[in-house]
Amino acid sequence: MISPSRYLVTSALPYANGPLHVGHLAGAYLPADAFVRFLRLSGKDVVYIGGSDEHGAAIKIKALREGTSPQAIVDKYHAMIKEAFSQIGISFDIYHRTSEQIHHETSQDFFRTLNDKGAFTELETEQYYDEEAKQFLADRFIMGTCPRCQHTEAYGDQCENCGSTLSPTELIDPRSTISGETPVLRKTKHWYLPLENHETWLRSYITNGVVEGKEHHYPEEWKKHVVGQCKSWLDAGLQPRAITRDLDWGVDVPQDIEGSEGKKLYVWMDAPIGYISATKAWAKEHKKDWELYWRDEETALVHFIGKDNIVFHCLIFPVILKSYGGYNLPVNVPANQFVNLEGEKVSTSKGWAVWIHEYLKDFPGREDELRYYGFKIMPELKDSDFTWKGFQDAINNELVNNLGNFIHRVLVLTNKYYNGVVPVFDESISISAPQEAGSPTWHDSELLDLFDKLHEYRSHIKAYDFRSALKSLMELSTTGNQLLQYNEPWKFEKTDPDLVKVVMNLSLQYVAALSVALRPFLPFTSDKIQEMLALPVIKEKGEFMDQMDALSEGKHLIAAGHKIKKAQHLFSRIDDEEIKAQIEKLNGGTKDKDAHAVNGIKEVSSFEDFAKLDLRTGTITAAEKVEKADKLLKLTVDLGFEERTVVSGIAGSYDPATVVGQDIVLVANLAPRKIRGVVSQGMILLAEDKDGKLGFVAAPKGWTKGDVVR
Ligand code: B3M
Ligand code: ZN
Repeated sequence: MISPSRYLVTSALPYANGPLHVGHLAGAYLPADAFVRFLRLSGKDVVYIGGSDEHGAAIKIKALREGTSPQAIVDKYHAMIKEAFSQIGISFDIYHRTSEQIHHETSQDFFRTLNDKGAFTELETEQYYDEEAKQFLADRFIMGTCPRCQHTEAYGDQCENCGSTLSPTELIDPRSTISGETPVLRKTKHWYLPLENHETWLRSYITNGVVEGKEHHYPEEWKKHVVGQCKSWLDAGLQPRAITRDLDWGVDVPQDIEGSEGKKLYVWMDAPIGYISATKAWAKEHKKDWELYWRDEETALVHFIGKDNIVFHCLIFPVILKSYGGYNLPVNVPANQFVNLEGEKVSTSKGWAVWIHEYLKDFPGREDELRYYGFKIMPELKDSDFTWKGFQDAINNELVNNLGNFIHRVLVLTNKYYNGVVPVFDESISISAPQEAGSPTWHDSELLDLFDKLHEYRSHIKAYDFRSALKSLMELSTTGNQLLQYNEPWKFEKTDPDLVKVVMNLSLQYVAALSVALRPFLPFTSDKIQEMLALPVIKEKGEFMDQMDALSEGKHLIAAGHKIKKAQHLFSRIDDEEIKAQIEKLNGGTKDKDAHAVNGIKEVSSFEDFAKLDLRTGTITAAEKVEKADKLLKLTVDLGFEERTVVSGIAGSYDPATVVGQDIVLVANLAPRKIRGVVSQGMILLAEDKDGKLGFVAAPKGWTKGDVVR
């Protein structure tokens, strides 16, 4: 499919269990939005699908934590997320939700069809059951110690500390997050997708783009890290994947199928089907044929996601689609990597995130500024870093000083010299172009140059390289600024008005070109420029193509004689105070009640849980560095009645010599853990300030060793 006649573009469906942050935005939404807006500007038929993922254990957990129902959680966050997307200008054709009836029906149809076709296997296995809560435990409801890194807060499916994928039975000391009890293994039956049977065609699909002799995509257009991740799954050997769960929240396994009682679809079975149900809902509303967008070979399916969703979109969902039959497979899955924040991993539970709804409140009217920075740091090939200082610099140096300044100057001067009328000029006059001072008349060469630059911009977008595309647009603005700088209209307006007319006319062509080409990135700015130029409102119906056609024929984008409006500033500087406030907010958390829930205190723990801990006073009697571990010290702690060896992460704050003699409080009944080869018999209590500085917690002077702390 060299040139598809239509596109179905999706962005990952965010879980409706928390607000959106900048990492989400730059990962799966901004690039998709730029892509679809560009396609629309190029006159393509495109439908852009979004929606909330409202199922899965994550929603249940959030509901338990907030003492409310899953329905209340998804209602709250769906509304919040939808609003944030709309305000920041993500131009979904529909923002749907997986709790809708049509989604339940569509997912159940998939399940039934695959079941009828024999695409599943059924397996009885032993799974953890919480006897107190009387329910089987989804992976996310089991926590324990990671067998790989000894992190004590690992989930049954994944350790967020070392990133390992786990299964619940691998956890050391598993516990139910519902009751806190140790779960027991019980038999249960589930449906599985036998991925291992699909390995051959999947490998060909991923590496050659060919399935059963038919070309689906050009593998060289896929990002290397996406192909790499898929290959490593394939090389490791695919395993059967359970696609049902013992849960009370989600899409029911169709009730007439034997053994369906109490079973729900696994969230990763129903969520990608959500793209299809959303398309159906959109098509119904707009009297279109949804099948064209999923089943017609002329349609290109593109999924924008974050890297943690690659396996689901590149392997599992294609297996589901192909097993059903008659569906297109994605032509590309341009997954992004992650955005860190001020050098650290984003953590929603610790409140280490920049929330979109809060940004919008703190920086009203500056939607495009966040979008701009989001594109600038887009983690296309590797993880990137959001810093508030970087944000400020990008806005002040690039948007204010470069782009905003260029456009403002052109409009101010046009109003001043020509009363806002685009000047007619003498085509035989040469001007100094920055690239080649004293070049021939601009009419041919400069407009073609503009054409070439826009062409380059377009090829970056086609290659899903949004950072470079934005950069080429900013270079256009730089060129525009140089054009003014070299020819100094303000100096020659009186002495050489004919030359100045040429310069101003050309500058206006640049501004007009930018108003359209910037749109995929900065839609609000695009509107403002169109308005100032008094050009028609952009409807994203082929305007970019029209421009390219005009330029290739040497036609102007804004005609001589056309009257523009007054100049207004597009951007304003972000001052140090605003940045300081954001950094403080990050470190301290706000007083805002809603933010507190995400910023501060961990989930409620029962008194019984607390009482299980045995805390004792003690003194450090020896300390040494742990080999090959910058942060760790191996300590000997005297409890009076016995000595303990404890590994503690304090080497960043303390030298071994300075801690000997220090009084401490030890968690004395913590299960021993092996850390870097040393068995640690307990944990020392430390206070950590907002900069990560550590200090010892100790009983008042005079307490003896081994006393109880409670
Ligand atoms: N809700 C996971 C995530 O937000 C999931 C994506 C679904 S896409 C079909 O990372
Ligand atoms: Zn781990």
